[in-house]
Amino acid sequence: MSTDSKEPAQERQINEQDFLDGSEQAKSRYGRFNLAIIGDSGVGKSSLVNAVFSRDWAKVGMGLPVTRGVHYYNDDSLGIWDIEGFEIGSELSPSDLLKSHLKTISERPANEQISVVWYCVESHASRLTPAAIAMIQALDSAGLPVVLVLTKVDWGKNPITKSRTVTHDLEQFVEWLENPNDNGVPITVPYEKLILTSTRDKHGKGKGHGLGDLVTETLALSPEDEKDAFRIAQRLNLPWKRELARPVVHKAAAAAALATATPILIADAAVLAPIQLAMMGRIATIYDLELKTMMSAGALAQLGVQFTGQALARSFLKLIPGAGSVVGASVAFALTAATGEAWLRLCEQVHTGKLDIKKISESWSDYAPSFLDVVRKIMEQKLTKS
Ligand SMILES: Nc1nc2c(ncn2[C@@H]2O[C@H](COP(=O)(O)OP(=O)(O)OP(=O)(O)O)[C@@H](O)[C@H]2O)c(=O)[nH]1
Ligand SMILES: [Mg+2]
Repeated sequence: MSTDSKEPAQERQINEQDFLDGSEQAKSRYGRFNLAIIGDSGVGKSSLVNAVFSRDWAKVGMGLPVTRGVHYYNDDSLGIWDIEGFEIGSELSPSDLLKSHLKTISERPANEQISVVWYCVESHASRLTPAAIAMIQALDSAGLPVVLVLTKVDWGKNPITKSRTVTHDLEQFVEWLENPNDNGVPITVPYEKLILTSTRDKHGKGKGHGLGDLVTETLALSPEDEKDAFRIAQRLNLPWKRELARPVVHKAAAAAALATATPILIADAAVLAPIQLAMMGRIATIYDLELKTMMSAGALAQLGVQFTGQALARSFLKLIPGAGSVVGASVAFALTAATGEAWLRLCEQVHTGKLDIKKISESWSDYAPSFLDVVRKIMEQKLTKS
């Protein structure tokens, strides 16, 4: 049998299941980040969640009312406890009501437990109400780190320095929050961080401010083993995702090198496909792309064929001087690393809404690694080795 007649049979070995398995493994490894967001009705809780996590919960139709005033929204990487700070007609004080909510939540499964709390107060208030202080104390007693978020800040601009400014009233409120007191007598408000935010300008338009600080501080306060889940769940900070994806690429490239420690024929380069597909699945999870629901199975498999080793090996290796008709460890490493980088770029484009996943099959070739990318990876390896 000639090599040519063998190739179509090889291509059928590409199995999108490897991709899906990689994606599922990454999901269970990174887990879910759970945030509780507490504040009076209308303070801007939902707007904050939309701005930081850009989830279309309404469309998904989720938001299970766990108990009155408490909703739980979740997908794989994110859980949001949306808790109303005040209930009209309740017999319990707001802090007792909150304590009972926290107890209800503590009895839920491990993957729903709160990591960080955003306690939201409108920035136009002049001080915290006693009820709000009691609630923050209750959260602290429950061992939960609280970010005190002032919402709907009307930013101004200093005409000379161009730095952002806030109103005099808000400056005074912040001063009070930094040294809370009751007519000069200090009181304890055990929040960890104070962040000033807006999700739009005062005309209800434009971009928000302070959200970058909000995600940075939330990450800092997250328990160590939940930080990666937060990096995945949030959608504001792209470099965090890249930092998570790079080691995945490197690990897959190393595995591909191991698989070709004894060089293989180009026609057999499909053995690299499972490694590369699993890598692609993991990266898709880091970018929170649910490709299974975004693409048909056929399109996914097609993408695998186009992106992974076999097609690349066939088209490139003939061009690499001295590579011959076999794939050795350094070429397998380079092919996989270049594939990973290309896929990462593509995922970024989809994640940021610049590329429509449905058009991927038309535009994949704009992203697939080029011959030069592969050669560059080979050169990089040689440089690091020497
Ligand atoms: N000016 C301004 N308006 C905002 C901002 N954030 C939210 N809003 C507006 O405030 C209103 C309430 O916002 P939501 O995000 O729905 O508030 P919420 O706390 O989720 O409200 P409930 O779910 O009813 O408790 C909406 O009309 C928003 O458009 C902001 O940063 N600036
Ligand atoms: Mg809301």
